[in-house]
Amino acid sequence: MSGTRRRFFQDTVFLGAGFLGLTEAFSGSTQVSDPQTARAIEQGRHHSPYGNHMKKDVAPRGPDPFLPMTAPDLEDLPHEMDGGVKVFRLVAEPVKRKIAPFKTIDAWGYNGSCPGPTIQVQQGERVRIIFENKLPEATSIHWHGLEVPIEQDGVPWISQKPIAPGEKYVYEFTVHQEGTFFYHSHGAMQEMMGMIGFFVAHPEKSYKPHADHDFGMILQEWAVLPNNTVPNTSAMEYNWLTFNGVSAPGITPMIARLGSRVRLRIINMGMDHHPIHLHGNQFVLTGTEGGRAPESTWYPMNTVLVGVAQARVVEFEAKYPGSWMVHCHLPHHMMNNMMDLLRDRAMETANTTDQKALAQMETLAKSVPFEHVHPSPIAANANSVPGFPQDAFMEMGMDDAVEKPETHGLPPNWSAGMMGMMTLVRVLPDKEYDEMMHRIKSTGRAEQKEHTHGS
Ligand SMILES: [Cu+2]
Repeated sequence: MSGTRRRFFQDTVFLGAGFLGLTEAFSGSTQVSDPQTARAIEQGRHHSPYGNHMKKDVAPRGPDPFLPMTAPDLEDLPHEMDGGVKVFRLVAEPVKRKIAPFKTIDAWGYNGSCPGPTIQVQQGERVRIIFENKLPEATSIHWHGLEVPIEQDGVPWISQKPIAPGEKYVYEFTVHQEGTFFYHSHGAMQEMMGMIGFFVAHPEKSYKPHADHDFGMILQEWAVLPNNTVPNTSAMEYNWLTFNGVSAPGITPMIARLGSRVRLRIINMGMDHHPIHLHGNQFVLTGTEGGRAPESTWYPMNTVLVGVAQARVVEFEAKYPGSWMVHCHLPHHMMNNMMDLLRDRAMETANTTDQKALAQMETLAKSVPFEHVHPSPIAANANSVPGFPQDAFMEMGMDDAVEKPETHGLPPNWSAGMMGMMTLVRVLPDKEYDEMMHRIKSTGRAEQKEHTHGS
């Protein structure tokens, strides 16, 4: 558990003990170390993707405990309590973000991260965000989707004066909504430099049915010209596509227990809409940027269009073991255009020869710090076929360069099948799931949270 996470939970438990008398429930909701209890509870459930009317209501007083969202490759923003106010410190600043093992960009973000760290609160809480501008120009923060007083809306010149470089500004409001919101700069170019983060408001009364896993993904696109590290924010075409600021295959897979209910929250801050597709499972759309959707509106689907400035929340029953893809289905978002690495290939794809393409791949292999895995086989007469090559030679297996506990057990060269806006939900049976959690914990990193009680 990282320091950030630990602080978050300590505060949460403290809040529960000190103000709400829910210590037991809170600590129960944050434990993943009791797989037997979790298993018993989960086996006793009969989830339908449309909901579950079997469960009895709990928590007669105060807000229900909640399962924090996990955004792979992003941290939570820590907070402290000032009386009944949850106080966050948010710093806008230039950041370096490694979007691929061999590609680091100069983005702008918050608290050293791009996208910014996740703010998690509960419906009904009062929050104070002490904001500091360490950018070389003025900025402000808009609380996207939140119903706040006009002076908290964060629009320069309309609801406040721009916050000058070096200046601080304090936002404070009560969150009366529940749902998936975000914070972002209200300058268009700053948005395209990456200035966005999750603002999750957990409901006062638990959603029914509740999710066992809660994951978040921020969709972003970048135009980074050859041999450059600074995104071109006025470009209309994008060559790098990221989830949570990381491009596939570097994105940390999401791990779910077989038989659990999984929630995915997806938000989009870019110039394109992204149809996000889940393999092998149907999901239901349970929420938008406006909060929870009534159960009567849920219907089965497996692709959800996440438009610019929208949030989409989907849930599914993880009934099938396997490593299931979650990806944007726009073909050009299923890859990155490595024009700075492949040099002339981008322009000569249609009439290049395999020898030339291979030579380029060799150049590429030498220019990046990973062992290049051999591409898929091609036919002997490939060169005589108009249109060749298409996907041939594009694969870049880099299993070792992106290895982490969450990738353990994936088939050799798995990373060659993943590019751009792609990640995995790995649905693991109990034994493998518990081993995986142990493996993640032993690295000292924050583990992905699991709901382990029946509220
Ligand atoms: Cu897309």
